[in-house]
Amino acid sequence: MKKKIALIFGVTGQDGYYLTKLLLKKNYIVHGVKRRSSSVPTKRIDIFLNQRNFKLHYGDITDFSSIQSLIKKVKPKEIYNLAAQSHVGVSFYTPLYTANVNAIGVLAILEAIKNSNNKIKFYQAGTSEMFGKVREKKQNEKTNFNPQSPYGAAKVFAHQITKNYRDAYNMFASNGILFNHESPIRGENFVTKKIISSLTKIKYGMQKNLVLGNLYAKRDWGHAKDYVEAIYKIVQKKKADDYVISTGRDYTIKEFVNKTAKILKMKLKWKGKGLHETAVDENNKIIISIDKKYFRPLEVDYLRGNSYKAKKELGWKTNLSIDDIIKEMVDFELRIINKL
Ligand code: NAP
Ligand code: G4F
Repeated sequence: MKKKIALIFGVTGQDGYYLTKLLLKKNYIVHGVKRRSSSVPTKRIDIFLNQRNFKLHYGDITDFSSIQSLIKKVKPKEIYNLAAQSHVGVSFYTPLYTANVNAIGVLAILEAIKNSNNKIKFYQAGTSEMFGKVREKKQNEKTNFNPQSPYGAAKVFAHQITKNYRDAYNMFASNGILFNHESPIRGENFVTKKIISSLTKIKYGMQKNLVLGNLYAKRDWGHAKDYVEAIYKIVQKKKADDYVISTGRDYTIKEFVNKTAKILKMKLKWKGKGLHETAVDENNKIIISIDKKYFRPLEVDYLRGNSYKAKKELGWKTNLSIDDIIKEMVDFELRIINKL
């Protein structure tokens, strides 16, 4: 049987790694797109570089010509767009750039598909950040969007334009609305990775302290490995549609810190309030403090998803709990510093 061909924008990122692994296991030929960078950006996917069914190309979703020629050359059956400036906090410092990549870049891919072969199946990496400031206890596909950042606003455009191309040009163009998902290869400046990597080093005297921002935002955290399974299932459907992917459970950043400390067998005591809140270790030494530079001009206080539709229509469910995720991430850090 002829192998299916997939093209992944954003292949060098966290989800790019897990999706590539999944598609190669399913016998796909996977073409990934990397950007030119002054240092090697392929750290996460080096493991695939010598595999016959994996090929890497230069490209950028803000460069229409590169998207067009890649589609012509690779002739994919499925295109997964995972590419984005994916940091919400950073999007306040680079709003135009973020909009150009996260919104216009998506439109560029859709245009290139429409102009070359509108039978290609397209997946757009949407986010719970599109919900932003919410009233509902749990957010689902019917919840209104109310983004609170340039990142979230640009993703709303991407979501909407993906739907518009689906309806206007009869294209298979689906949106995932994924809640936060983590893994050992999560980017260093997302809060989960930052907490786990710092506390592990603090425990072994390799770092003095950890400085955080808002401890009281709540997030619904899943594992990237489970979430790329959902992405794959979304694209295998006969009809394009939009799906919320989440665990349905939420925790504060502070609860995440406490869970990590427990797994590391560290004793933490919280003191003070607001910007003066700290956590001390058993010797009364401050190891966690707060700095307002990590607060955002606007915050998304609460996210918790309802994935009933994905469960019913895709047969998808989350397998790994928050404790499984933290344990795996802690063990990964311990191996790096030779303590496991
Ligand atoms: P990530 O680790 O930051 O990966 C982002 C990827 O996009 C990287 O490969 C990056 O390349 C690439 N990229 C950035 N700008 C690009 C451009 N102009 N052209 C081509 N590629 C570009 O993010 P992730 O966590 O894997 O997330 C994947 C996608 O899901 C993103 O769109 C993100 O917004 C969305 N999402 C993520 C989560 C989550 O919790 N992880 C939740 C909801 C939605 P470099 O390696 O060169 O930087
Ligand atoms: O880990 P975060 O940066 O993730 P955030 O903003 O929720 O965005 C992630 O999930 C989205 C899905 O909902 C994705 F679309 C997006 O691409 C990304 O993957 O921050 C989580 C929370 C925020 O409330 C933030 O204010 O943690 C709070 N926080 C507190 N201290 C911090 C820090 N965030 C970061 N990055 N660094 C801190 O020191």
